[in-house]
Amino acid sequence: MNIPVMNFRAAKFSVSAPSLKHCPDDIGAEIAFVGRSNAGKSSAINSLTGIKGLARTSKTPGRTQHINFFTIEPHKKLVDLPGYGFAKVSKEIKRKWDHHLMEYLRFRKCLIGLVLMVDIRHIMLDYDKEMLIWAKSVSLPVHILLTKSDKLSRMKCKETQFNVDQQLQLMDPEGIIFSSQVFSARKKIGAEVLQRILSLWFDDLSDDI
Ligand SMILES: Nc1nc2c(ncn2[C@@H]2O[C@H](COP(=O)(O)OP(=O)(O)OP(=O)(O)O)[C@@H](O)[C@H]2O)c(=O)[nH]1
Ligand SMILES: [Mg+2]
Repeated sequence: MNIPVMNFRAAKFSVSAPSLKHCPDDIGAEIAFVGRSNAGKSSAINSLTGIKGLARTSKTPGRTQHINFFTIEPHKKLVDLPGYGFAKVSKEIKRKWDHHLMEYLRFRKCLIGLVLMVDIRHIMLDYDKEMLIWAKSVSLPVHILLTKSDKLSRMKCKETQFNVDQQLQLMDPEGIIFSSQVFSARKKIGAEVLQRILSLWFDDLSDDI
């Protein structure tokens, strides 16, 4: 379908919320970036918008600890979420993060879709599968970015995407909830495809704004 690609360069940092109750008004449409710690969520937002440093990135897992909002257009936002599965924090902190994350995912009414970052070298680990199963159960579309594709040969990337798509097809035989693409923030691979998909989601799924 041919719809205009939104101007993601216009993205502006809006709010950093420690929990759901600190989030901005639950109106409009939001697309959230989820995935394991260090999978490349914040880097993907920077790559998508073409704005270096918009979302804070780090070599150390666990960098993003709040729910960070970026406005693209009035009532159209991207959300950078804390990662899950980060082993190096205490159980109590982990429980708190997971609680805030799940609370946001379950109760945020304006959430129209997820971009799930999966390191292409470690595909479909338990937490990612759980996220997909949950998203399917509530009919929330998920677009998977196989991140850090610069770490593998082009052939290996293709093979991995094929395997991922096969797994997705088993979980979503109609192919309406899940999709995937190869991505690299470092080598600028896949940002345009992602822009088109998110523009389509914002256009399609937020008619009532
Ligand atoms: N080689 C390579 N490294 C990447 C890529 N994307 C991100 N990284 C690196 O991976 C590390 C983590 O990136 P982030 O974007 O901070 O990851 P995150 O998922 O937001 O991490 P948390 O906020 O801790 O959950 C950083 O050192 C990035 O430079 C990529 O496409 N290729
Ligand atoms: Mg981050």
